Amino acid sequence: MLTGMKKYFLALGFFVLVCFGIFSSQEAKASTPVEKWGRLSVKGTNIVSQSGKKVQLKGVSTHGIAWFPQYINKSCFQSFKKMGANTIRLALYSDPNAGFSTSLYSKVEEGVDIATKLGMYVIIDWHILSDGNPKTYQKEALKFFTKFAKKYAKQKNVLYEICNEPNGDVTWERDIRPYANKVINRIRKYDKKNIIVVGTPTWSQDVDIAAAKPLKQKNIVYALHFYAATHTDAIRQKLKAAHQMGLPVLVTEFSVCDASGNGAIDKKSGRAWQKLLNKYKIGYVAWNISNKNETSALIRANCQKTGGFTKSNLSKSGKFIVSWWGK
Ligand code: IDC
Repeated sequence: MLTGMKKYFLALGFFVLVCFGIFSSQEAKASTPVEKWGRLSVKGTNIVSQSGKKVQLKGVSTHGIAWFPQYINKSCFQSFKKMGANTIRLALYSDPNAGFSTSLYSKVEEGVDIATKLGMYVIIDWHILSDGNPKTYQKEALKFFTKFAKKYAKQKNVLYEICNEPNGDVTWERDIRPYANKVINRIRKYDKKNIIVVGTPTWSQDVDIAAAKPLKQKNIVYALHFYAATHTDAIRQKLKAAHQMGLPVLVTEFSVCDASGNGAIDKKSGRAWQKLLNKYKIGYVAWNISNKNETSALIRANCQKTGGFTKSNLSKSGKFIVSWWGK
């Protein structure tokens, strides 16, 4: 005969098992990345799902949306999703000489809407580049992130990347950190939770410098960008150092060619990066969705389609990178 106590524990055990079963079958059945992982947050060196599991974001970045807006469409994003991508990055260059205009805000919104309908994560990227210091267009950045943080605070699938690649006469301490504090505080006025990605010095390579004095806010990750033919062991060492110091890192942009976005593919360095990122469970987003005649373009130069891509439409770098996603 079971005592009352034993019955109670048996019933409790059964209940826990059933809950666990329902929960894990929901994860297994989930048809989209966002259904599966929910709202992301940062825990230690990792991005984690709503239930605390480590999540590796994998996806593709648009080219500058001023130049290649035609690829912001459902059929395009869906074809990358079918190949295994869970994330889209929308790159809006912040320098007017590189196409910035507030008239492109609607393109950003279109991109976020499509990614949301597909259950993908989406990174809104304030793409500083020729304007090397994020302070150059700080006022505009604050307006930009005010608008989108208000709009997307309730969505689970949005990440904000506040300065693509600081470069030139820019330091972490004097320029990037104060800029980041201002923009993060502004975003957090409206959006308390979604992850914010902060660029690091030297075209987002010096994650070790950021690791020495990270920001104090929650749910922040730091950008590391690499172009495998140019950025090899020395930059991988920086990642190792930053990781050991406990810095959460996300590769929001990379390719396997050289830093110009062109030139030969370095598969050996590419594989070394892939191995290291997988070891740390760090996500990686590939530059760029276009058919521009440059190595980093993921679509073949002779492919005129703007969606419905299959692997045969991908460029050499596209095929190599998509094979990392394991589908
Ligand atoms: C490159 C594009 C190229 C464009 C150039 C200038 O591939 O077509 O002409 O920008 O706008 C980065 C930047 C990214 C660069 C890329 C390759 O974030 O905007 O794109 N790159 O140079 N950092 C390192 C490399």
